[in-house]
Amino acid sequence: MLDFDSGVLAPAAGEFTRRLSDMAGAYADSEAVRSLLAHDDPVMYAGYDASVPPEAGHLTFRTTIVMPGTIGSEYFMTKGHHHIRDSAEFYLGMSGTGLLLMQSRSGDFAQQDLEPRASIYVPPGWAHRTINTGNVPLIFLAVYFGDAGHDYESVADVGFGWRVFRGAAGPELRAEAVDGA
Ligand code: M6P
Ligand code: ZN
Repeated sequence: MLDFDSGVLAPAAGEFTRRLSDMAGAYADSEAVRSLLAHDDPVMYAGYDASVPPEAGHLTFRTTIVMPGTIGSEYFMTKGHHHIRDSAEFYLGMSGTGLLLMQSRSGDFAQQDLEPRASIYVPPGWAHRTINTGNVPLIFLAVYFGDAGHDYESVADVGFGWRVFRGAAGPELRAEAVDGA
């Protein structure tokens, strides 16, 4: 059972939690990261894993709950990843509002609104990252191949072409120089 309001999946094989220290380099304002980490290491996002073998032929799924907030003025987000074995993923918005950013290996960029009932397809070979642009937790379901694997290094090395900041009139996407994309 999926609880759309809390993101709880029950039964679940386990829970995962990602703190700021797990993704310090992902944010543009490294000084804001340093000063926050000096006295706190907040949970940025968490979620629940389905009990599915991480093997070819299986479809596994996971809920994710991204907290609201900013580092400097950059919204809380997920680390973002490619799949080790290039393969597609399906996202379903459950609660809250945000963006799903996607970037191909050749540097093409796409974004979709992630909101309740949004059904979004991430094609094979596109890195993906979610951003919470609202004031409440952003909650969604992701379905992907059991043997997809998470490749975080490629995203950490190259970066995402766009970052999302809180602006006076709402979320602002700003282009970012990326390496090798
Ligand atoms: C979604 C899926 C998962 C991913 C999670 C957190 O639920 O894409 O595969 O693990 O978001 O994102 P990340 O792994 O990039 O931290
Ligand atoms: Zn994925």
